[in-house]
Amino acid sequence: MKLHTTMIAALAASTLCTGGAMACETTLRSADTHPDGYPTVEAVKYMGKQLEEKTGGRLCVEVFPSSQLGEEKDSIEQTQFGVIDMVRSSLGPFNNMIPETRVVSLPYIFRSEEHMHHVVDGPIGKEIAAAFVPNDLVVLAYYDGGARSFYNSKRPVMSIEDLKGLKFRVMQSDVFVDMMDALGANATPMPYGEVYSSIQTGVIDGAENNFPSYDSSGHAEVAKYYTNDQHLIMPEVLAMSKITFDKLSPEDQAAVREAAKASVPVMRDLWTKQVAASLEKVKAAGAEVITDVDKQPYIDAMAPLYAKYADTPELKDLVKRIQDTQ
Ligand code: GTR
Repeated sequence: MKLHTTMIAALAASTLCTGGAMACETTLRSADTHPDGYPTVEAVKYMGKQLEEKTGGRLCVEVFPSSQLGEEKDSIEQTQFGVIDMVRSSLGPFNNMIPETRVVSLPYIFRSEEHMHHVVDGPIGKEIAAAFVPNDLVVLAYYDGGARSFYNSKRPVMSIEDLKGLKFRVMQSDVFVDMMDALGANATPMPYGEVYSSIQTGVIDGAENNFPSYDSSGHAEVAKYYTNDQHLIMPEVLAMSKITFDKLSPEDQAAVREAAKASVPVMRDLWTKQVAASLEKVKAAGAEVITDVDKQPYIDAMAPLYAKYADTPELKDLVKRIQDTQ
C-alpha cells in the first residue's frame, strides 16, 4: 500500500513532541470522529493524563477530535501504518477486515448494555482483541456505543413496514447493508461526516445512531423522527498502532494498557450521563422520539444476517458463547 503525501506529513508531525503545556518526550496522537466534550474524547484525554502520570511525563496523548485526522476508516488505516498512534472507533468500520467484529456487530446480539459489558470485560473481549493484532492494531479498551436506532426526516416509523422504501446511511460495513435489506429499506454506506448534508439535501432520508451522536452531529435538526428500536448495541474500541506499541518498552506498554483500563469506568459514567442529557436536548429541540417499539419483528428479521456472518463453526460458537453470557 502506498502512503499518501498527507500521511507522510502527518508522520513527520507525529515524531515531533507537541505535548501541550507539558514537555513530553513522546506525544501519542489519537483520532476521534466526535467533538471535544463527547464521552469518548474525554475518556481518551483521561487515559492520556493517567499515562503521563504513570510514565513521569515521558508519554502523553493528544486527542484530535471532530475527524481532524480524517474520517474513521481513513484514521484506522493510518493507525495501521503508524501514522496516527491511536484511534477510537466504532467496530463497524473494522467489519470488512476482522470477521470476529462482525459477530459483535450483529443486530440484537447483545440483550442490553450490561450484557455487552459482561462479554467485552471477559475472555471473549480478549479473543476479539487478539483478532486485531494481525491487522497491526492493539485494542487497549472497549468503550460504549450505547444503542443505535433509526431516525429519518420523512415520517414516524411505528413498525418495520414504515421503514420500507426509506434510504438510510449506514456505516461502511456489509453487515449493515444487509441489515437494511433485511428490513426492506435501502442502505447507503458513507462516512459519518457526510450524513448531515446528505439528509439535508435529500440524498438520504435518515441514518441510525445512539442519542449522543444523534445530538452532537446535529442530525436531530434534519431528521426529527427517531424510533428507539435499539437494533445495535455494539462496543467501540480504543486501539493503538502495533507499530507504535512495539516501539514502547514493556514497562511503557503496561502503563499504556493500565491507563486505558482506568479510562473505561470513566467512559461508562460519562456515557450514561450523556445519553440522558442528549435525549432531553433532542426532545427539547423538537425531535419526536418513539419509545413504544415492539422489537420482536426486528429481531426476527435479522435471522439471515446470523446465518451469513456466523458462517464458520468458530464464529457460530462465538455467537453462542455471547448469547450464553449472563
Ligand atoms: C458513533 C460512533 C462513531 C462512528 C459513528 C458513525 O456512534 O461512536 O465511532 O462510528 O457512530 O455512525 O459513523
